[in-house]
Amino acid sequence: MKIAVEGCAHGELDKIYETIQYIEKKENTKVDLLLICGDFQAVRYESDMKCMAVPKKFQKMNSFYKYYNGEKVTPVLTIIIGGNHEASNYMQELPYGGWLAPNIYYLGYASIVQFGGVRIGGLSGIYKGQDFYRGHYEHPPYTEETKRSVYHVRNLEFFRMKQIKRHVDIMLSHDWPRGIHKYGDLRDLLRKKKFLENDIETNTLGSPPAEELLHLLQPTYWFSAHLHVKFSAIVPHRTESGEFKSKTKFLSLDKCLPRRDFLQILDIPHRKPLKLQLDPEWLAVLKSTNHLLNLHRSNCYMPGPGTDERYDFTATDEDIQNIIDDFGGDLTIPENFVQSENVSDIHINEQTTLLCDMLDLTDPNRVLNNMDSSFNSNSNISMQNITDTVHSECSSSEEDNVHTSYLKNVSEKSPDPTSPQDHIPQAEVNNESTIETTELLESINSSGSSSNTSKRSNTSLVSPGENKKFKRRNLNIYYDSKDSIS
Ligand SMILES: [Mn+2]
Repeated sequence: MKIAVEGCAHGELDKIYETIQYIEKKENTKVDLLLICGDFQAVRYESDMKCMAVPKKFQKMNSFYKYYNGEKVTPVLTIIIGGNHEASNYMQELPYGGWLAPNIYYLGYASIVQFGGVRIGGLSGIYKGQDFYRGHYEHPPYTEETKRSVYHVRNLEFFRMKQIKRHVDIMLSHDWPRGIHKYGDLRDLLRKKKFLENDIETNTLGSPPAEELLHLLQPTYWFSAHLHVKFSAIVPHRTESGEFKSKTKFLSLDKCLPRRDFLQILDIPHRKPLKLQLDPEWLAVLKSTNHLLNLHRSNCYMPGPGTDERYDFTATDEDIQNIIDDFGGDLTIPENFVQSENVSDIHINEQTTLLCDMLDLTDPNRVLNNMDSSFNSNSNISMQNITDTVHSECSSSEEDNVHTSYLKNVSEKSPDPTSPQDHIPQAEVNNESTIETTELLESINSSGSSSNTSKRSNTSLVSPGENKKFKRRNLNIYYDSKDSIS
């Protein structure tokens, strides 16, 4: 399948989709999935701009709202993470991920999903040491302080991601994994961004948790954004005896501006029909670590060796099978996006409610929404009691109903499982090994001549209604033929 990768979006969805359609026409190809590495700016209403930490001159509606209210149709399935310029009030409705608009899926604070069986994980926000150990205490309406701290990465999501033991194909983070500059053309980077010199010298450029995850998870690809510059790198992974084992191909892209490297197309073999699904290993970890959720400003440390508390939440095959069984054998994400009214307070999103009911998770929004003086405990344990109470009050009393409704949703919306598109040619499935690349730029070359192109299964992800004529004159300013978009 063809995956388009975008750096920071900054609300420019129209331009990004037009560019993808331009490339599709020029290369006579079809993009199956778009990944956006943060600064998405899901602004639905003018009031959302107040929740976004951006200077006044950048507070614009841009184009997301058109896809939100149905004025426009997303031409390609889009998966995003959050960055440091977000309508955080809206993102917070979906802490465990969900649809921001039809066909636009947000990964939440952190999560893993599968598309065509390819495992795609993400860590939203940016790293700031002073907030790393805090709980997710922020909520709308924000103060000037919480408007900024709300998007800082927390140790809970880092801890959860560290429990993942099965291979992840693609990881997304908004800021770069710390130290990644050592694995690419540093001289070229400094020529473009001289001001990074000091941070590079002191090894303070990038996110330490993302760095640790890169070396631990060893995904095939890692995509980032944030620094508004194109930079690629290859990180080798070795066995304990020092033998070469595998590598991670890193790519960071620019923001969406004329003549900038903001988009790349990759060809990645898929293993299953092109459907978006939840990842059972991630769900198992999410479920088993729900008690570690902290919604206080105070620091909270994750369990580790030396105490009686459980600290290894590795999912066993049985745990994973139990999750699959709980979902009736089908983890396809239902198309359950619902537009909501313009609210300034905490809003309970039904997508989060459904997922929480399925997995027995706490919806932080329900807790924060009902918070009064009796909930002012600093201890994790009493917080858990509160959340349990809130949870059982709000969730359906009959678990079976919840399960049925999820499955009903899935079976109504997902494509017919026996349709021809499900039968991926075996050659394509086995193509994974052919993605052997020594140069990242080689591997991200979307010349359109790949053998996969003709065999790509054609799912209904593209809306048939979207036949907008692309404007070549406008598009040309976003597309430089010298660049390696093609
Ligand atoms: Mn950013």
